[in-house]
Amino acid sequence: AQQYENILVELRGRVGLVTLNRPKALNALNQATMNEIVAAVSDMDADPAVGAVVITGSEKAFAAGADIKEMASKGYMDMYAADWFRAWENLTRLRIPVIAAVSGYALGGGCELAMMCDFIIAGDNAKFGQPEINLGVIPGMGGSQRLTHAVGKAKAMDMILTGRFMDAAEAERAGLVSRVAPADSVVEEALKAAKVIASKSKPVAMVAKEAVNAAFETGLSQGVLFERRIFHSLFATEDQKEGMAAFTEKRQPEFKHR
Ligand code: CO8
Repeated sequence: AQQYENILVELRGRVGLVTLNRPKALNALNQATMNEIVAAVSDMDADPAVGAVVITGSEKAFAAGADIKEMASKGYMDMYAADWFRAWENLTRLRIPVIAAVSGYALGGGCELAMMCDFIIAGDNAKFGQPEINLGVIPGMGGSQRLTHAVGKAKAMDMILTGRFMDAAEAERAGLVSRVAPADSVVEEALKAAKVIASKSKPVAMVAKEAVNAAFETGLSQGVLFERRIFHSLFATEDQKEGMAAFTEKRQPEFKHR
């Protein structure tokens, strides 16, 4: 297995667990950490033995943002030439389902990383925020877009203009997170959800994710057509035959493409 400096990577059955591990910087996301996360999840995406991924941090901080110290002295040309944060988008191009298990601070780039995942399970101590305005900048890893998609204009404007934090209860009410669990069991809760996903047909889970994501990129009638064509295509798979046969025969399906 590959060695990483800023993250811990484990396989729990068919679930990949990526744990941010820069405790002294509250898991601030420097370039090296980003490259490692993208590399680790890309490997899992390509590995038929992995059916879903959980990304988590510590109980105190999922991630307190992009690494401010790494960026503070940079100029426009440095940021432009490096196309700073562009590589994060690679995470959103992966097909394997990815869950963020968020305890503590998910601020700035940390909130944006969580929102790049397919869904977020929050600990009851979670604090989400886009406080970049306090640093004289704005979100740079998709926050102004993904937060607005997730919680609507009113709350997104409020958060991004004032820099205030949202707690877990508000985040769940607003639709930013799918569930809230006690902080000390949020990783277990996410691993359980990932295990359920990993028990399905992996290619079918991948196209399901692709279909949901199409809702953000297309109009309704194009999205519905895209979904229907994918639905039709699944009748060419062994896993559709197996899934429907298992239902008829009143047994659990044994999906082949896991
Ligand atoms: N980057 C680098 N280091 C950080 C970061 C960060 N985002 N967040 C925390 N750290 C470091 C602290 O500097 C500190 O290090 P040290 O011990 O060497 O002083 C260590 O982590 C522990 O942090 P604190 O002592 O501050 O811990 P507290 O429990 O007192 O406070 C907070 C926790 C409230 C989370 C606090 O650390 C904080 O406000 N962090 C910054 C949050 C933030 O603004 N995040 C947004 C980052 S910006 C971003 O993601 C988008 C791009 C913005 C570009 C900015 C260009 C200048």
